[in-house]
Amino acid sequence: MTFLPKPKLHHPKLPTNTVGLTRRDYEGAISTLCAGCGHDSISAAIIQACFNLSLPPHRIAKLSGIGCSSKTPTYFLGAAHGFNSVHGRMPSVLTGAYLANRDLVYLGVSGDGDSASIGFGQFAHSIRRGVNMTYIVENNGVYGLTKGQFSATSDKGSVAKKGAVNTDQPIDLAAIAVQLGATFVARSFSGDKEQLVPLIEAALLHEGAAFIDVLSPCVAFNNHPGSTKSYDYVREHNEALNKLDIMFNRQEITVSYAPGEVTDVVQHDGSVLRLRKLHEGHDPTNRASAMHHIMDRKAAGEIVTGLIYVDPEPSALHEHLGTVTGPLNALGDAELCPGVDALAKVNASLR
Ligand SMILES: Cc1ncc(C[n+]2csc(CCOP(=O)(O)OP(=O)(O)O)c2C)c(N)n1
Ligand code: SF4
Ligand SMILES: [Mg+2]
Repeated sequence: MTFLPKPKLHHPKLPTNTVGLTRRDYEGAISTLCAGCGHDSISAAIIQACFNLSLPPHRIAKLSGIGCSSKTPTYFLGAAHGFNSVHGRMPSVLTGAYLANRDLVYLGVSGDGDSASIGFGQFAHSIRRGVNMTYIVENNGVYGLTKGQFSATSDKGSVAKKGAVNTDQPIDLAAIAVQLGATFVARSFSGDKEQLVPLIEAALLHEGAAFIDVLSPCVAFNNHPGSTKSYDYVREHNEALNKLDIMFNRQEITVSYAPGEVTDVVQHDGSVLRLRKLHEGHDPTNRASAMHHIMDRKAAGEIVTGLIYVDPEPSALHEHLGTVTGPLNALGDAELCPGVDALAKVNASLR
């Protein structure tokens, strides 16, 4: 893989966050993606969100599969832990890492090919198990890296660059994530940083399986008039459900709300998601109505974006399994080898 490090010099007066880092400290290598690729905008949004949250980069683990989208972790959070896995296998590698060390912030980055075809089962099981992660699919409706074949999220009737028409039904990953029990589901557009950055921040703060489907045009193979994942198409059909602001530990950081109905969702860590509703009647805490809303707006030709569903009381896999609270590599001899009496108890419980 091509690797171009960025020059380290930066303006001495760049603003710093509460851990004393600048936005530059959250960057990675120089991107080798096509100029204008939506994936680069998502990388910029991830950098901004992690800077805004003052997350120490070494507390983050970024994992991906294979594809242009899965290459992007090289281009952000250069100081974080990283694992570029096999095509479609990011979720199981992430699950294993999370089970071994629950103290890191897990960020999974994938593509629509990576998650909706070869990795569909992996995607489904990581979500339904409640792995505490932020799972982002950079959805361009094609296999960008292998030169533009239709993916499973391509809409029926959409036309490829060379004129082939897709005859298969698309998979809506956000709708499936709602159905599978994800406790945070959102959709956004790579070209809408104002919407995307707070969604990523909220997902990173969420203590459960958080999924974000980000429409991300592939300028090389899927940005022409017959595509439903092009910049023009998504801009014309985007229906934002709500606008999101986040207050950390009840300290308001943004206070500019236009008039409209406002809903506050308090998360486990005390942060408050403040939603200004744009769509009357959408309750993001009601799973059934969230599902209905996606389907209803889809039938009307709209792509629903914003926070689709959130469970304010999420739970994650470690709580479900009742595992030890710390990372496995921090366990001492006494915990790892509790003695013959403990072994006898386990054996007795299995007889
Ligand atoms: C096991 C395996 N099968 C197939 C491939 C070939 N392959 C590489 S990337 C890719 C699809 C990538 O599409 P997507 O996940 O949508 O990422 P994008 O490039 O569009 O961002 C495929 C089929 C592979 N690398 N490994
Ligand atoms: S081929 Fe498409 S997805 Fe890949 S880098 Fe180029 S524009 Fe992005
Ligand atoms: Mg793709």
